[in-house]
Amino acid sequence: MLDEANETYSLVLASPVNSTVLKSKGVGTITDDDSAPTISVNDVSVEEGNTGTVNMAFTLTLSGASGLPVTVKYFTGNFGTARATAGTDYVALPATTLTFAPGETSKVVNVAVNSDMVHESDETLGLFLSMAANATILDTMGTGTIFDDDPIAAATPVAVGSAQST
Ligand SMILES: [Ca+2]
Ligand SMILES: [Ca+2]
Ligand SMILES: [Ca+2]
Ligand SMILES: [Ca+2]
Repeated sequence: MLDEANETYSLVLASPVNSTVLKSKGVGTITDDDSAPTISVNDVSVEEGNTGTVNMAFTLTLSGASGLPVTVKYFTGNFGTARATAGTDYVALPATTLTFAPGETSKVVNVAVNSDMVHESDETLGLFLSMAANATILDTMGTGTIFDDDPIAAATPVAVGSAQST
C-alpha cells in the first residue's frame, strides 16, 4: 500500500545440474503501483489577545502514509474580505519547504498572531500550499481567522452645541 520508488532485484542462477545456464543473472523491476497521497490543510481560528503573540497552528495532513519523503512549500498571505495585514496583525512566513518523513501523515505549521488593543474586524489570512513532491495538493489553502476581542473605542463625547435660534 505504501507509495514507493520502483525497486529492482537481482536473480542469480547458480550451479545447474544437468543443464546449461544461458544467462546467469537477470534483473527484475517491481513497478510501484500505489498512488501518491494527497495533502490538505485545515482552517484555524484564534482569539487575538491584547499583548504579546498568539499561536495559530495549522495542521497539514497526508491522506495516507507514504514510503517516500513528501515535500510541500507553504507561505502566508493576506486573504479574504477583511484581510489581516502581514507585519501588523501577524508575522508573515516566506515560502518554506516542509518534509513529511516516510510514514509521517501530519505536520504543524505555526503562525504568530500579534495581539493588539485596537478594535478591528475579525480578519483572515491564508496558509497556501504549492509545489508538492510525491503527493498531490488536494486543498491549496487553509484560512486563518483572527477574532478581534477589542471593544469599539469609547466615542469622544461630542459637545452638544446650543442650537442657535434666529
Ligand atoms: Ca485585542
Ligand atoms: Ca488588522
Ligand atoms: Ca489585529
Ligand atoms: Ca484588535
